Amino acid sequence: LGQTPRVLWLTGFSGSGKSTISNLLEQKFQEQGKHTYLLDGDNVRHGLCGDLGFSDEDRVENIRRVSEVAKLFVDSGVIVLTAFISPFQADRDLCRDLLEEGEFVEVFIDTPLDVCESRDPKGLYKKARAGEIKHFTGISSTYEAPVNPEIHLTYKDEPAEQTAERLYAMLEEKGLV
Ligand code: GGZ
Repeated sequence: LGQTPRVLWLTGFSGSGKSTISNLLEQKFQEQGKHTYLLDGDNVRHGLCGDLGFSDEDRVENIRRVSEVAKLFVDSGVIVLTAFISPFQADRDLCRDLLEEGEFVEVFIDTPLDVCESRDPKGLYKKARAGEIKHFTGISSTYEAPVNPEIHLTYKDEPAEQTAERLYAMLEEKGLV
């Protein structure tokens, strides 16, 4: 396909911008004729992982299945973008270990919890604070920030398009696009 297949693994809180940024990034790849696939809750949590909820155990299984699927896509030559909270370092490492050296790119979308909570596009943080949603990441469930991510995207108060451009530039600088 004339491209290096890999997994760009976005991790961060709910509302951190993972989905928006990965969609914009995918558009950029597609403009260049690259073959990509975006895995996120929208296309995974209804079908493949429709039996899973948000207990620690279920999140571990969610990420395990996503990792195996990501590997299959990489085997087929595709650039995979994933946009899951993926709160546990061990599970992200598991995906890394499934792949060859250099094929796994951990991208920490480091939007602070208070920013994510103030965005609250679906009102989930409000519900979590009220105790109506249990095990909510950052409120009543753990998020383990990446220890040594390939890309650390710090928060700036800017339009998502600019954030996506910043990410693209960082990937370029590291020879990952
Ligand atoms: C976190 C939850 C929860 C709980 C529902 N905790 O902002 P969203 O809505 O669209 O993204 C969140 C999504 C997280 O699913 P993931 O598959 O990415 O999670 S994980 O990687 O931890 O398996 C949020 C919604 O699902 N959501 N309940 N309790 N997010």
